[in-house]
Amino acid sequence: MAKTAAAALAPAASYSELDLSGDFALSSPVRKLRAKTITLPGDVHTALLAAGDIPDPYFGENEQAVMWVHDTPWNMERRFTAGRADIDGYLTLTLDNVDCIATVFLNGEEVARTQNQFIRYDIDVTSKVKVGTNTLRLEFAVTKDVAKARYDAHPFPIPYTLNYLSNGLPGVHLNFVRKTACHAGWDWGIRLMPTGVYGRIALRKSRLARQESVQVSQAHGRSSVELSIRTIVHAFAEGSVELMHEIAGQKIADKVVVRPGENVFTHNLTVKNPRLWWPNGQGEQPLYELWTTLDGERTTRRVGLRKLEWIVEPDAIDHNFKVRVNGRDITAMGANWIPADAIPSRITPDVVRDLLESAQAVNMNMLRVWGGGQYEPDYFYELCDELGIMVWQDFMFSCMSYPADREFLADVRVEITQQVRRLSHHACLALWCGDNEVIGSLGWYPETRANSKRFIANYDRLNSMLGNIVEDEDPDRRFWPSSPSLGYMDFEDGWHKDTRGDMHYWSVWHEAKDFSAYREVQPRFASEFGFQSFTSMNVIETFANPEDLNPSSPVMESHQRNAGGNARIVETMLRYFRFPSSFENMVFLSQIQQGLAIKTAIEFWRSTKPRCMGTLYWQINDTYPVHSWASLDYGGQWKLLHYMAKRFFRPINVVAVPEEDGQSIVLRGINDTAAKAEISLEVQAVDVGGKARVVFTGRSQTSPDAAVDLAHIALEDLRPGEFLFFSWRDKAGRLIGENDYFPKAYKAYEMQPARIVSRWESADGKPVLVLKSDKPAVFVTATTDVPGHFSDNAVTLLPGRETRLTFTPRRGAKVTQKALASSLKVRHLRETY
Ligand code: BMA
Repeated sequence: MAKTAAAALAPAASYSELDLSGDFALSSPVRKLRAKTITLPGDVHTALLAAGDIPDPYFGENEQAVMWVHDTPWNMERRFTAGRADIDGYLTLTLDNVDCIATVFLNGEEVARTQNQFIRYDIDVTSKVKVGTNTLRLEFAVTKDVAKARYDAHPFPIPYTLNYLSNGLPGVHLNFVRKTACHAGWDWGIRLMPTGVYGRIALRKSRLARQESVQVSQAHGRSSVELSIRTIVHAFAEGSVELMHEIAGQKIADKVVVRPGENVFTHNLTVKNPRLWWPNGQGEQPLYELWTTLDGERTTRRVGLRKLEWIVEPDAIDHNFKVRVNGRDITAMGANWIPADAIPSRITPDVVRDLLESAQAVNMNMLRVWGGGQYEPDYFYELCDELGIMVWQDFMFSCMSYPADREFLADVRVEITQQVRRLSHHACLALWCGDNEVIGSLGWYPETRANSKRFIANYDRLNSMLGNIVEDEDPDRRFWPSSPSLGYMDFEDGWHKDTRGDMHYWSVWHEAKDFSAYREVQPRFASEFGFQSFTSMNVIETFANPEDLNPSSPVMESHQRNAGGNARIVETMLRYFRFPSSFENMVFLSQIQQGLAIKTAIEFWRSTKPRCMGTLYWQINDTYPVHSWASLDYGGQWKLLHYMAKRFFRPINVVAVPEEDGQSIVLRGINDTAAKAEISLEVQAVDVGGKARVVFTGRSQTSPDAAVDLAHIALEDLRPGEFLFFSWRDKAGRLIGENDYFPKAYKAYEMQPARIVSRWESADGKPVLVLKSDKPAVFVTATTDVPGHFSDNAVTLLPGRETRLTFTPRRGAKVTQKALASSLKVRHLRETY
């Protein structure tokens, strides 16, 4: 019925679209190459790699061998045929995500210049397209050279981020060009500086006007929600158009008068008894389809109905900082997100879905899209809506100052306005944040330190504009000036102030403090903190030869971008563990160590609830195979930290925290659910030789959304070889969770060699690995060559009981019992030395 009505309102021929993506001729004015074609959306490196012009940039030290690619100007050209019906109206050439500085020619005539990767260029090409064959050509300049020229012309020098110097790379002035900052390398990133077009390439024909954006804001009442739909329409001339919205079985059809340029229309409707959208772990994620039709141009969006507030208000400590969804304060749990690949063509919906599903699978409910990367494509936010993952969205500024002249600000204004309008309807979008660490970076460079007044004023011109745009374009959402920040108009470098705002706590990694230093701060919201590990052995084998398998080989150092990173990993091992006996064991141990560091932080900070209402570790993913802070290897395989995250992010958790007096350990129950958690807790003191004794049992109640003390264990009651192992069950006696705590460093314990036997079973059609050990064994980890993950890993096995790990193959991966079993490896801590 709706369809017929739509057809009656707007004749189908009024809008049409010619998809111009596909193969373009690739050439360079300065080089002869084998590659003759590039597929767009896509990037030059991918085209060159396919044609054999460059070696795999991710292998060995090939990064150096492909540097010339970004020092080269590129041209891309295609022909397309247009029929009368494609062009008998107003024409828009839409180019989205053009990376970066290009001149656009249509049939030999210059129609536009692009200079901002984050802007969608809608170029008016009315009457420039002919019936028959047409030519579209993009000529790309060398970004680095344009950036340098702008830097030179700027009235005072603005330094680039030190992250660009990672691994001996020369500097590059990317703060003068709106392009993904980490394209030029980062302290986890390769420098490829790709060139290409990564978004939509289309010729659109409109009768009179085209859709620019559709935003939805929500006002929630007791049992209904009022939706306000704001549509921005670009009109080519004066006249009237048919605008229609359909959602939740309701339809609004309006004939509106438009004037040339931008026109804004608002329509309201009420949805009664809405099915509410909740973050992962707190409820369902129902999504309502919104169809918008403008003179035959039809777009669709999915809208989750929820009330989302970001609360910052004075409290007994100073100021709280938290997200509230449908009236409930939700502890944010998750990580920081960087672009899914350094080679943009490899960022696909399948790759991103796999990474996001891995976030959801480990109880995450929030990701921070970090400001040195990119605004992600629509499907990223659609997946987050679907999976219940809230998004803390930085604007793309990171770790350095930026210009604030009129031209730069005007360009950024378009960028931010477009991005806010594009993304604001998403239920997942929780916060707009001005930048990553730009306030902090004012103290990092001689130039900014020497003239701090100038740089603060310069900063505020840009930053306050960002806040104003959010206020105008998305007034329901909070704008947070920076991450980290102490709040509105606070330009202090308050990184370690733990009474207000969000905190980046890096002292454990960057200053080599003890893991216990995580307990010296009590952040309100920890938005960054991380610890590195080596990437997994099978990933190392994709970029290294056997002779490279050494932490200080040139190849292993080139795949470590943080100065001294491999040394930090290895040196930390001496502090907590017995030194590993081989490179392979070192790689495995580095992941145990990384997990332990982050577990220490998150368990403690969650236990301070409601003081701390968010922990987002640095970082969930990698852009290429590299040793880094990520919990997922490049390619999506779970490192041990990712498995451990599933446990330390459990909604109902019990954690052990040493008390300040140094004499005892407190076990705290954390309840992130809306219901009372009634659990029975059993604590055992287990000797590394295998003897166990129960030292505490008790029933307890933890009220909704709270954390409480459950038990105190005096250290003097523990014998030298004993550690704590505790498990908790619900009212029906079902096991909810297990955890353990070693009061001393692992190296101090005489762990016993254990004999672990395994067998495969199957449950609900899924393979289950059953493990049993004759001695306590810790960080027991099963791996196989079949892509996928186990339900748990890095587990503690106690003698006399079985532990079951269910295997979930990666979407589309072939799994046979034989392949699983033949490649199975089971490892644990005692085997590393
Ligand atoms: C934080 C981030 C990144 C960086 C990370 C690790 O400060 O914002 O700039 O990659 O630390 O050093």
